[in-house]
Amino acid sequence: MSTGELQTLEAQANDSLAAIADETSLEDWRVNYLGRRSRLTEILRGLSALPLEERKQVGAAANRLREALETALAERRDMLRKRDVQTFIQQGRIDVTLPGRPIPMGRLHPVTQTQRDIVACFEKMGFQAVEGPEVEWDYYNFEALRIPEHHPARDMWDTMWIDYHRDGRMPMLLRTHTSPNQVRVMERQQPPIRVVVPGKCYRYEATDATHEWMLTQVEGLAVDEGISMADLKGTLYEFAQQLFGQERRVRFRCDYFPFVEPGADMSIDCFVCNGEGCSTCKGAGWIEIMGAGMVHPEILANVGYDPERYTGFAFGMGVERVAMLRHDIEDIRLFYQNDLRFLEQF
Ligand code: 2NM
Repeated sequence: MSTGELQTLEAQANDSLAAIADETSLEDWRVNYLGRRSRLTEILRGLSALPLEERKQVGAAANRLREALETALAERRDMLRKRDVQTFIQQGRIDVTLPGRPIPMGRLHPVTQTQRDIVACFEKMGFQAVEGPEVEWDYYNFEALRIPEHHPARDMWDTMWIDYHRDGRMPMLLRTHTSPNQVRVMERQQPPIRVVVPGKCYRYEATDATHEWMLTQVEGLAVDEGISMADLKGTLYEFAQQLFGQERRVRFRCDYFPFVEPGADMSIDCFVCNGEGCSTCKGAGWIEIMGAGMVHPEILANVGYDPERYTGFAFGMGVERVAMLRHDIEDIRLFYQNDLRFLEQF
């Protein structure tokens, strides 16, 4: 065995490769020169039987040759494929004007779609969308909103607490509503304020068909001189018509939220039965959409506004609930199971 034989082998291999013009012969060439039964493989296998000096020399040369042949093979294959494509195009066998295969497209999650529709509706009325932290201080989520520790109103929001306290005192939590971000907005800027605040909220609850431990809210806030309940009703009526149809009617009733006085909830007449009573409205003819009210003066004072000068209205709604109504979905858990058979319908 000598390096001379390897040189002959290389010359032979290169000569025959240069003459190859199709993929089948190329595969034969590969088997012949690089395959398990090729002379080169035989030489590599026999290395261990050679004396040390010769083994080093021949081994290095044989390995170099194998790499060279593999590279030459790859280049030849590449060249042949390019040539084939050229010929196919020239002969009209590849129709380059054929439309491509469709790429599966993603889409927005149904909750995101509805969230954007809600936000867009208020943006048209001059509100600005603002996002804020999902991990919050107890202060912003509760204290600043008139929900002190030990107050029974805290029972309205079962909370996921975070094991971190600033100065051993200020507890952290996952926000139970997006209202803390409205407080942050008011701390940052002076009236007039017109904001909508969309985002994820978290509640320590057992899940069922209408409850999830994570939910999406859109809340809104308007603070200015001379804002009244009439502004609240007009704005929310316009929203109801835009989202559920021009023919919708609205109904306001008293409700309690610690951050507003007076507080109300807004219902629309059922868009399925037009108020006759059906399964969607549970026979009531009305569907509750959101809570709202006039911002409590103590909250305005908490953020440093003069409650004698400024008044405001606020509202909040659950986006999943609105999406369920629009698409006639009966179980909120479907939104977060990531089942494409469900998601692809929207
Ligand atoms: C609701 C219902 C009523 C609300 C109040 C405030 C703030 F920060 F201005 F005080 N934000 N959101 C509010 C009022 C939210 O959700 C059902």
